[in-house]
Amino acid sequence: MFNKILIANRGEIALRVLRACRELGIQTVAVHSTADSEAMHVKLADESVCIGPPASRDSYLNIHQIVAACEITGADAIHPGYGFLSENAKFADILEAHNIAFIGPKADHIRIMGDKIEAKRTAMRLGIPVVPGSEGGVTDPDDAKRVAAEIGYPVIIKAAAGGGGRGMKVAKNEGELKTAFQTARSEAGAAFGDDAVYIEKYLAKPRHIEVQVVGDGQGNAIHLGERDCSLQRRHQKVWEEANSPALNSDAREKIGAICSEAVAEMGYSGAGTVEFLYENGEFYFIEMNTRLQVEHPVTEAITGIDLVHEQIRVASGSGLSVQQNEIEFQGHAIECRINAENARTFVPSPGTITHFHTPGGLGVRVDSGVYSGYRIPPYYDSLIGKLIVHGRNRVECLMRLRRALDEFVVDGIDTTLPLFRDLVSDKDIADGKYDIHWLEHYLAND
Ligand code: MV4
Repeated sequence: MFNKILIANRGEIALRVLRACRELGIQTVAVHSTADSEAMHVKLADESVCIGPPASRDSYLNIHQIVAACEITGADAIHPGYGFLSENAKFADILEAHNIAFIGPKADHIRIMGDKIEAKRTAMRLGIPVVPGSEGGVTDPDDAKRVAAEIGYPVIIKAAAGGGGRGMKVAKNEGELKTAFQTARSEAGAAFGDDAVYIEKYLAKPRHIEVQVVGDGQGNAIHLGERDCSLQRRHQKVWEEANSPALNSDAREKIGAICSEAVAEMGYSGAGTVEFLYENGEFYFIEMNTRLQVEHPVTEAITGIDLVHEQIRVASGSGLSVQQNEIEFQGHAIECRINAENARTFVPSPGTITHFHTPGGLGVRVDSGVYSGYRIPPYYDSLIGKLIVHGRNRVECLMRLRRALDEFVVDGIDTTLPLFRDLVSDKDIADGKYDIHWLEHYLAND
C-alpha cells in the first residue's frame, strides 16, 4: 500500500480522495494555485504545496510543478481526480519514468480511449455493441457519402480527438452531408490539431447510460451497474441516477457482464466508465472514460463500495476488495450537481458564500469543498458541491431529495439549487421518462 498520496486536483474531488486516504491511513499532499490558498482541500491535507498562479495551465495542469511537489514531499503516488491531468497519457508516462504510481489506468489504455476511433475499434473487438457507422476514420467526402447511404440518414460526424460533445455535426440527408463533413473536419483540425473524423448513424432520442467498471490490471474486473446521465445541458451533466429508470435487472446484468469481461480482457487497471446511448432497448457504445467520474457517488450509494478505495488498491497492486458475486444493487440514488451558476441562465456566479448549510439525515450525502465565508475564485469550473440522496426505491429517493433540497442553504451567490427544486416535482422526472434532449426542451419552454 502507498504511504503518501499527492492529490493533483482541487475542490470537492480533492476532498473526496483525501477522505479515502484518511480511512486507509495514507498521508496526503494537497497542491494548489495561488487562488486556492484558502481552499478546504489545502486546509485538510497533511501537507500542501503551492504549484503556481491561478490559470490551470500554470498550476493544476503543470506537470513539472506537480512532479516536483511529489519529489519534495516524498509522495509515492498521485491521484488525479477528474478533469485536469486525469486522462493525460503523457502525464501517466512521465510519472512512470519518475517511479511515481499513477492512480489510474496504464498510459496505453488512456491513449486508446482518448482516440474515439481507436476506442470504438477496441470496443467492437471486445464484443461491446457499437453505433453502426464507418469502419475507422473517413477522409474522403465520397467515402463519407457511401458510408452514410449504407447506414442511412440522419448521420453524425464526430472528431476522433473529440468526445464529450465537442466537434460533432449532424447531416439529415445527402444534401447536408458534404458541408457537415467538411465543417466537422476543419473544426476538428482547428480545435484538436487532428482532423480525423468518423461517421455514425444519428440516434434521435436516446438515453445516456454508462457502466461503471474497475479492473485490477491482472485480467480481473467487476462492473458496478449503470448510471443514467441523460439529464444534461450543453454536454454538462446536471442530474444523474443509479439505477437507470429505463433498465431492469436482466438488462443491467447483461450489459454489465459485457463491459466487465471486455475490460478484464484488456488487462485494464483502475476505474473506468463505458458510455452508451440507449434507444429502443439497445445499447450502443460511444466512448470510454478512463477516470473516476463526478457522478461516481450514486454508484457508491447503491453498491456500498468506495470507488476511490478500489482505485488506490488496484494501483498499489492490492487487487480488488470485492468479487462480482458479492456486489448487490440496493435501492436508488440520485445526484444533483450544485453549480455556482444562475439556475435559469447558467451564467457563472463566483463570489463569497456568506452562508452555507448542508442537509443531513438518513440517505443524504453532500460532497463539497466550500464553506461559509469561502470566496469562489473565477478561474475554475463552477461545481461547488454534489447532493447525493439514497432511498430504498426511486419514490423514496425522490421524497428524500425534495426534503434535502429544501434544507440546503447557499447564500451570497447564485446556484443551480432552484432548478433541482423544480425538477424533483416534475411529472416526467417522477415517471423517469426523459432522454438526452429532455432538459434542454424543459429549459426552453420555461
Ligand atoms: C451521438 C448522438 C446521437 N447519435 N451519437 C454527445 C457527447 C458525445 N459523448 C456523444 N454525443 C452524442 N453522440 C450518435 N450516433 C447524440 C449525442 C448527444 C448526447 C449524448 C449523450 C448525452 C448528451 C447528448 C446531447 C446531445 C447529443
